[in-house]
Amino acid sequence: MAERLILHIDMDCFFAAVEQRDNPELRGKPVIVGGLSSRGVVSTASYEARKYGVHSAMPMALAKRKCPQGIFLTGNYPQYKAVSAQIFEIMSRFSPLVEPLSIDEGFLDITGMERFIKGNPRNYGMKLKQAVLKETGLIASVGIAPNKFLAKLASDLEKPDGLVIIRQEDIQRILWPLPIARIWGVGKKTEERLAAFGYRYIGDIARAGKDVLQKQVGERLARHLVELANGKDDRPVEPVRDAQSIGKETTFEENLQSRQEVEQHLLYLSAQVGWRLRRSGKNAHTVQIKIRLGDFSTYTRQKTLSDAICYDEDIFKEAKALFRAFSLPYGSGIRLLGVSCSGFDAPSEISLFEMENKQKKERLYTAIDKIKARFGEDKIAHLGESRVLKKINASLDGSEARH
Ligand code: TTP
Ligand code: MG
Repeated sequence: MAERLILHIDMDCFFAAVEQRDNPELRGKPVIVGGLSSRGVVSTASYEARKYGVHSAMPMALAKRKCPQGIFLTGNYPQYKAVSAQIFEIMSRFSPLVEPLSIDEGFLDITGMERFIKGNPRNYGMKLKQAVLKETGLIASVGIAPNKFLAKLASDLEKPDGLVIIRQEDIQRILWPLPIARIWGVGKKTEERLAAFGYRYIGDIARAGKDVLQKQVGERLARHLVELANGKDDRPVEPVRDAQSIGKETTFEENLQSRQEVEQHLLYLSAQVGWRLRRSGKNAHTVQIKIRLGDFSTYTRQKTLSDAICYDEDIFKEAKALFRAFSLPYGSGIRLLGVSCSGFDAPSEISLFEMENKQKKERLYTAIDKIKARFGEDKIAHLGESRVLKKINASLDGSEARH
């Protein structure tokens, strides 16, 4: 494959950074965004909070113990989505080939953009970072490399405010000293399996080579690991990968026997699905549960909602109601449970527009409520739709009200 140039961009502590941008009093403070209920988890934490060991996916109760002085917020997801759309619009000006990876990160194929790069990818990365900062007030980290694996790794190496270039000749120096968990696709289980053979660093894998490794972990995994450990990755940048549904299911080693166990697991699945929805910037209208009984009979139940949802609690509420409404012939217990969401809102232009309307509406009602509080409830009716509302609407549009 001809040499490519891939850029990966990822915003620094995205949700928390948006909060700090919009609320100056939060700047320099440990800000933690996430579910605030007793079962909530941390979505993200500002770098000030990370110093206390708070990180994404940590139970909120633990985060509160680790950082009692933290400022805890539920966050404003529509706002994050709007900022995300703005960032992707900027990315699209830097390459015709953009692959969104999550709400705050994406790949850009910048191969052949030498004309604009003037032989220097670093300048290009810097220009993108500057455009994002200037237009959104937020800081991004950027990595540039010959492929996706290395580019994503590079953007993370000097976070926050990173800009790292990895070239073919840097692979041994930069890649090999890193722990194997940094290889794309290596989770906890694979890491432990490899550790049992004495592999800890990426260089260990590269040095062992495919022949040795495949006897230990099989041909497929060995090929994957050795290629990545040598900095090779041919995956293309794919502009849109639009899933029709996002779901998660579990098959249990021992069948679930009680409603309590089922509901507990539905909560877990809802949180996983919610997280995936939010990561991909989606809102869903339909929630479905799937149940397989001990005798392998399988059932699905679904509900479509007029308001699209993406939060764990909302998904769980629907999943639980679907489960409760479904009188199960328990018998041999439940072997598999699944939760999925579909019926996504139309792509960002439309939802952005809707969101602006919604925000406008929220501001409008805040303004109305203030007037009501000041002059009494009946006054707003007296003043009538005509003047007051027009005035408020006009001021929200940024133009003067005319009479
Ligand atoms: P990340 O890019 O993984 O994290 P981040 O931007 O907060 O921090 P970093 O500087 O390390 O990149 O995720 C982007 C956003 O997605 C994050 O701000 C909040 C949300 N998120 C969750 O809601 N739950 C999670 O477990 C993670 C990892 C992220
Ligand atoms: Mg990020």
